[in-house]
Amino acid sequence: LLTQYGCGPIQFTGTSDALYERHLMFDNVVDAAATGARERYEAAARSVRDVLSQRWLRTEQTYERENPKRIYYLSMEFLIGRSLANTITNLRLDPVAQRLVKEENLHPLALIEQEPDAGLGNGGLGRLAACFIDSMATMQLPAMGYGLRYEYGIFRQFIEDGWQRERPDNWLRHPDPWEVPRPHERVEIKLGCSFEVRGGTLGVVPGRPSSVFGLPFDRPVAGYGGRTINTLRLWAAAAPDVFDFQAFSAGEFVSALAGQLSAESLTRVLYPDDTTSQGQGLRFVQEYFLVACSLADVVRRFRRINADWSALPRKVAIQLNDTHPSLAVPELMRILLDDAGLGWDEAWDLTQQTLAYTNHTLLPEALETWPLAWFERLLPRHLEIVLEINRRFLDDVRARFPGDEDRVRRVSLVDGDPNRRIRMANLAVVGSHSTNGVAAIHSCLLRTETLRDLAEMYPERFSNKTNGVTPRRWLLLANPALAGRITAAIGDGWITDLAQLEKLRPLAEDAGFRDAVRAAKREAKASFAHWLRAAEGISIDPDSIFDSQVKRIHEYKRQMLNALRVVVLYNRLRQDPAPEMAPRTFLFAGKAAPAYHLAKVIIKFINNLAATINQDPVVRHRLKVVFLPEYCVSLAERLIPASDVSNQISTAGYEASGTSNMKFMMNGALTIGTRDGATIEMAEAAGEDNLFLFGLTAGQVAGSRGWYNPHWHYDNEPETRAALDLIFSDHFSRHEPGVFEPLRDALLTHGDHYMHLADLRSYLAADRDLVGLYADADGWVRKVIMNLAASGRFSSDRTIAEYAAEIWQAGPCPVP
Ligand code: DL6
Repeated sequence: LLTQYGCGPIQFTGTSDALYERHLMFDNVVDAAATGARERYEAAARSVRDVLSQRWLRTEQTYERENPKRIYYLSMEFLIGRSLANTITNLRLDPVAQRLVKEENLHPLALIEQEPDAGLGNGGLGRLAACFIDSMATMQLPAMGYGLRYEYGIFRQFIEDGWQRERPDNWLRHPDPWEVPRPHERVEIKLGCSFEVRGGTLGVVPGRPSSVFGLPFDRPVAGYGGRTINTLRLWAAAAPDVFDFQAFSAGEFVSALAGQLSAESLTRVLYPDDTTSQGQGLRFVQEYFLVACSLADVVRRFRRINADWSALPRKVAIQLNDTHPSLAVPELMRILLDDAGLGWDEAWDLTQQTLAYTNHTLLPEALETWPLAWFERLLPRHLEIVLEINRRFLDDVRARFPGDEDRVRRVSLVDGDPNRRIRMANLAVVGSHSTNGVAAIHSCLLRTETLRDLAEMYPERFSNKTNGVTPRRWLLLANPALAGRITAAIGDGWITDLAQLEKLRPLAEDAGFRDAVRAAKREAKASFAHWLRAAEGISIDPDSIFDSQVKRIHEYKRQMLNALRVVVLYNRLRQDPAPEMAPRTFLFAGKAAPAYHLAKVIIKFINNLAATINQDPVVRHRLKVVFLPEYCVSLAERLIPASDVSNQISTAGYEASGTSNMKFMMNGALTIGTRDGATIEMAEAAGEDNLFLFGLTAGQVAGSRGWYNPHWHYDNEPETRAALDLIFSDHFSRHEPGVFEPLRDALLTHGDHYMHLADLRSYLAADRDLVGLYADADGWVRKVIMNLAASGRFSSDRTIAEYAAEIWQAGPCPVP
């Protein structure tokens, strides 16, 4: 990668302390001594932005001049987290920052904590988008991210009586120093509907055409080494500058402003559910808004330097992050047909060659379909185009498979009658040249199960691009203790070429390096324990095994299986309090979609489990359970480096890839997990012996659907039965009898769809092996090093290199 992409540091000149002092005083018009932490953070962030501004401008000028093929990543979510420390790291400004901190007597942590997480995403899909834009900038690819500037990101979670409660995430309350509004580049979007705020919520009013402005807000994306500064452009909705003077002069001042208020509500909030696509009209309009603004912008930029429309796929690659932006298919067709005046065949060819689609889930409830009636009322021209695409496509299907009307029905872009819906995944596959899954098993299931008919039509379009994460944020920045030791051992080439971690493999036999890795983990654990005490008032023992599961709360991710494991371990200790064992701390974190009741019951259960176990004198100091509220990127950055064990325990065949599994692996945690998602490839890379794999395979899960019966496990496995009996005897809910009945329903009465009980016994066996190994300090750290050495494959740089070569056919455009 290093040679191909030619990354290396550049020198920034300028006096950062002078910049800082100017910002501190002039931005706030206040004496520097009277400023607080927030002002100091803003001044620091603005100074860093100043340092990269010229380079940012020059990046765009280079792209305009060189006219390379440009990559546009369209995503409804970018889970960015904080930007200050990351940008300093990527610009390699650490020495300057350290000097400034000393000279200005700043408290770096206090400063960093002033920045709210930009939580513009739900989980894996949004965080992947953020890793990808980091990699693209580092690899000097001419790329740009497009998303929405939600005023409220993912809700903030707090816990009350063990239950999840939500608070709005008002992350833009203070001015954001990273964003640059570009009002002169706004675009006007015409809609077949308008909006109304009714009873505090925004409703769509069909059949009343209106227009909305998309205002771009740009954020810099600094590649490592600071050579390329790409842009993440987030759109905010704004009402046109027309004012209803009639209503105003009739004294209806407030209602004259209401239209404006409602248009602006379009980008007010991120939908907080990543696994269901319920009928949400506003979400549909949000998706169209992202697509329409972004494509207008892409086309405007393309037309500035390319006279010929036929050059579009040679100059533009648009990646659709899931189906959320798949209205890009009819929107690009509309532009090419109606604005450019091309004929259908040419427009269709250009559209397909320009667009590519990534699928992120096999869960049927997450596959988007939108009512055809909404298209009819809100986007009638797009419906016309979709129906014509479908007519031509079904003609092809009939020609290829004569008489197979069942197949025609299955692949049609339109589902059902009379309540017809548009299948967005089918639209994305048919309207693009590439469909990829995000891990080998996922891509295989996509091809052979979920989208089988389409894969049979277009086998050449389907491929796999296993996910990755950026080692800059997730190792270099998050884990300075380990990063420093790695650099001391093999140099710093790994930062932009993670495959170099392979050089660590022989060092598993080097006692000095093993000690160094152990010491790094101890430091990370101590610092996490210290933070947890200060931030949450919770004490944990840094000499215990930190055993973590952090991710959205969902039945298929099986936090409940983990909790059952803890109940079994608890029962064992209650029966025999004597055994010698390493103390263990079980750390859980994650948010439940606000309307997902069972996921909220699971959070409640974990909290009650913690309350009971942590107070029980029999197990105190040996088992501890902690549910950390408000899981977010910043919390992950603290917790993952400190973890010894990573739980990746989804029902096999359900987790498309997972990306926290990769972050844990490159931070020296060992994985206990099922053969699912990218965990399978992690085991291939590190060797199965270096992970603790257990449970049914995806094939076995599918094969046992017809006869699986959780009651068998309850009847025949004493530890399983004792754990469930304890839960349903209200041992963990003395003051709330019956509160966990929904768990009985899910795990027993309704058949345990996610097969918790089928995997519990083998999970416990793997757990026994894991604890056994922990007692052998050298044996443990050897495996840690083997995992670290094999984690290079899970850099998002590798993933992006594959997208660039195999989907986008795009290369770097270095900025001189
Ligand atoms: O590809 C990123 C990430 C995967 O790692 C997870 O396995 C998968 O669950 C997640 N998918 C979503 C679902 N969104 N939709 N649609 O977030 O994507």
